[in-house]
Amino acid sequence: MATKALRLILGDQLTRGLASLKDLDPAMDVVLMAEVMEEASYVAHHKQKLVFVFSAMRRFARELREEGITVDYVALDARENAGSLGGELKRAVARHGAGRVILTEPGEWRVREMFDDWREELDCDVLIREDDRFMCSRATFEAWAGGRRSLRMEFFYREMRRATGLLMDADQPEGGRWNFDPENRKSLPKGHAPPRRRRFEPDAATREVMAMVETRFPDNFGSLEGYGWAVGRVEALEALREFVADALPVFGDYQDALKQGAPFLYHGLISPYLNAGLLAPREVCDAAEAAYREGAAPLNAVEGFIRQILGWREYVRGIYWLKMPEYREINRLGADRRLPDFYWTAETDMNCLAQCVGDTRDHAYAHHIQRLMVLGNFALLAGLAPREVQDWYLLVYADAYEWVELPNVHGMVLFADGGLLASKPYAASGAYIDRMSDYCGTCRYDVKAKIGENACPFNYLYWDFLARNEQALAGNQRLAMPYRTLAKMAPERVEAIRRDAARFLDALPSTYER
Ligand code: FAD
Ligand code: DLZ
Ligand code: SF4
Repeated sequence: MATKALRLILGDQLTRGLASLKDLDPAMDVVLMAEVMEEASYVAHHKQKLVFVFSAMRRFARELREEGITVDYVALDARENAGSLGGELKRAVARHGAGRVILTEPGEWRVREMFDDWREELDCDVLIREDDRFMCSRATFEAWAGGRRSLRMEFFYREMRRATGLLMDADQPEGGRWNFDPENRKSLPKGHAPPRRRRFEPDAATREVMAMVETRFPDNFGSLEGYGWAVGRVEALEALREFVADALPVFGDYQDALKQGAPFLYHGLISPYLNAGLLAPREVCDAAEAAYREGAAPLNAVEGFIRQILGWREYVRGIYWLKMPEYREINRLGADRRLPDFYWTAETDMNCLAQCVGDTRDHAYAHHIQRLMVLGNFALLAGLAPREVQDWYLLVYADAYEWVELPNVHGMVLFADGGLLASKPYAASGAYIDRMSDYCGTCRYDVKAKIGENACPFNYLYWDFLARNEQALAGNQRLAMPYRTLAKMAPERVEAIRRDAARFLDALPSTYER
């Protein structure tokens, strides 16, 4: 006789074709979804992220019910809410007399460990299914990584192009090259007006969640005023369609550009949807490839965009599962400075940082170069403690889940893994930010000045970083040139740089506890 199955769906598993929803028997089975404080508070998420996750969960539950599926939905405010996924699962097994629990493996190590505990505690069979929403399974990644000395993304990406056939011309890369980045990375021309990007007005259900979040999480980071994230698949598909039509054709050109007051530029604005399951990575890549095949978007843009998803996104997930849990603890550069307050307040005279923190606060979003080359660059150069930086990135963005956040922060930004992910630290002085943005024009600091009160702090922090980490980094071939320059600097100049760096860093208040 068939037994009743309880199918737990997590807040980032909002996909109709999810492994644990396959073979569901609507006449017998029950889907369990639960809003719980444990998940809402393992970090103090940005208010917009909470609204996005809860509202998307509620919408998904409604859609399943409209199909005739029984959904047991436990709202955060439900009186008897046990506060944890494990507690809710236990209660629901008893409530429904379920003989089996079916789950899809969670995205994060933290939750995976909890799953293993439930297995022992629950009085029924627990079946954990593979999450097949990625284009590269964990086993395939492990096989690719096994025995390799270098785990560079570029090699993985080529394998993925071959395996999926995306942008392939028989067995050769479309256009004769794997990577068109040399055509990308332009700065925006002066006076360039980026397109208005589609944002979604919250409906009544989302507004209800907003009120709940304001009441229950009043002190969390971020503002709800500019909330514009879609919460359902139909709207997420609309966002994708509009991105492909309006922004993808120039995505490549201005992928690395930064502009004051324009946080979205030509980016996809789809990461929260991909990570919560409202969009599938393959369908996003297919939509981009179709635009190229139809002549609606050039190859440099489409290849650059597909590489982010087929390459980087799949790659960081592979690295995460390959290297956890030790990965999180490595701190090769011994960085230990506390996170300065301006990461929360946006109050700093460094205009680039103030703008990027402000965009993050207003939208739970900053594009990749803001995250990497402004906010991340400062964290790297200042020697901020990896754990503090990780927690910040994990809580401020609507798309943040540890499996994608951690390798980006730990590997790409902080070089805390000693170069597993990146061949050299993404360290840059003010000149880079000046070239790629219009931030410096209105900054109180002078980007051309190298030392002294008015000098752009990125300038002396850059050399201070290299000098401070000489032992760990001087052997890196890709840093040979700056280290040669450093070696030729007069000792008094190096001393002045280091003095300015210490003066600046030591004056930064770091008083926030989150
Ligand atoms: P687009 O620029 O339009 O790119 C398209 C898609 O490619 C993104 O939606 C995303 O799914 C994928 N992508 C692009 N770059 C990366 C990358 N480096 N790693 C993984 N996927 C990538 N992305 C997250 O989804 N969650 C995070 O928590 C997260 N934390 C980050 C932290 C740091 C320090 C850095 C440098 C990057 C982080 N990223 C993270 C990657 C990237 O910045 C975001 O995916 C991107 O900004 C999302 O905006 P978008 O959809 O407009 O992206
Ligand atoms: C991010 C999040 C939040 C804020 N709240 C919930 C929740 O109440 N219930 C739930 O099932 N999932 C939530 N999530 C998503 C989970 O944290 C996510 O599934 C894990 O981090 C695993 O990736
Ligand atoms: Fe940032 Fe320096 Fe430019 Fe100011 S001058 S915006 S601190 S890079």
